[in-house]
Amino acid sequence: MATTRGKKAGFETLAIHAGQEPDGQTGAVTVPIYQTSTFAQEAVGKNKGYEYARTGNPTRTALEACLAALEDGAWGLAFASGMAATDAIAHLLSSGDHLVMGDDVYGGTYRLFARVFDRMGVALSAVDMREPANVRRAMRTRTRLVWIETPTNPLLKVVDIAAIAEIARRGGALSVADNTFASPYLQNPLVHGADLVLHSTTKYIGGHSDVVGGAVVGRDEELRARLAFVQNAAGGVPGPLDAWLVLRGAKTLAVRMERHSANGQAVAEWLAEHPRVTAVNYPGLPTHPQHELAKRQMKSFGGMLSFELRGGEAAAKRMVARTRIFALAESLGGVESLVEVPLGMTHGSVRGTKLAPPAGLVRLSVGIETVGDLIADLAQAIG
Ligand code: P1T
Repeated sequence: MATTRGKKAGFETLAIHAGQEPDGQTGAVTVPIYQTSTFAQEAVGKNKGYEYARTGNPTRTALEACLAALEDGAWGLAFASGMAATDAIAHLLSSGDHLVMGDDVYGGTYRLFARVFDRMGVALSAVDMREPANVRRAMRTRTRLVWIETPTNPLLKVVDIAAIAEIARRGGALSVADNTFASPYLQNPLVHGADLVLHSTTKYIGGHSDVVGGAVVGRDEELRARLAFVQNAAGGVPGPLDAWLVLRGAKTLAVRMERHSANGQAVAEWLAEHPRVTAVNYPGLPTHPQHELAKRQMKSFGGMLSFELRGGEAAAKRMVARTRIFALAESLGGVESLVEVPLGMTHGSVRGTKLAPPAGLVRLSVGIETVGDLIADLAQAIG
């Protein structure tokens, strides 16, 4: 169901139907949860496409096909978490290779590259990717991977995917874009030239804070084969129920992202006017340094933002303990609003490095509740 009358179907249609034909045997409209670890074979080497559920499971296959369609890719691979997906990509590297990543990324991404793959002989450079020339300068003969995150977590920097993918390509490196903050509804990095797109499907795609998952989508068949080999060899795969929950979430991604973006914009504009707020990072504000680039690269600006308060870290910690609707919690992208202080929570692993965000930075994942209630909650918490 990738096309309607020869035309590529729209995003909303693909989200509901790609990879999800009614079940051939029963007519079930939703893809069944194939809760099985293995598949009976007719004879050695003769089977219906499935052997053992680490290698493949029909519920996972449906999710992978759906995610590939949403990112305008040729294939998708689903993983047990965003970090398992990142780990699989990093396993394409060998000792002696070098990777370049942005200087503002999810703390766990930095931790994996700097504390795990670094020990295995993969060198790392972190640069401010808002200036593509910084990436060009960081490239070495053995640079094999350029890791883009945009918008970045937690400072919402916006990076020019096309410019950096081109620098990577000329340098013989793969470009990967972590599209978790935008979701495939707002931005499609493969269209801008990235080789691979990565998601923590725990976030907007799952959308309901009830599942942990990850995915990689691409177009090149050889890359698919290399990653599928790692996926099967290392085994960081989602179970069928988790794959099903992500697939169910994906069906409503478009309508949720519209509301996340509308609420995010309203909250950002309100914060920008607040006398106790000293900085607001949201790509939808005309004052954001890469607002024009964000407008070109993204459909709208999503529900993630960060800000600083007069009074710094102490004021931030006081505020996040006082919200009533915004839950003080790690993660993002669910229907419910969340608040956190990155340096003390999701980004603890960058403390003391040049990647550390301001200690008083507050990050919001703006949910799809009534926006007036969200603003009233922030107003009483900021005081
Ligand atoms: O948590 P997991 O599904 O393993 O995904 C890791 C990950 C990858 N990329 C980005 C941009 C992310 O934000 C994350 C996870 N982030 C959080 C848990 C957080 O609160 O920022």
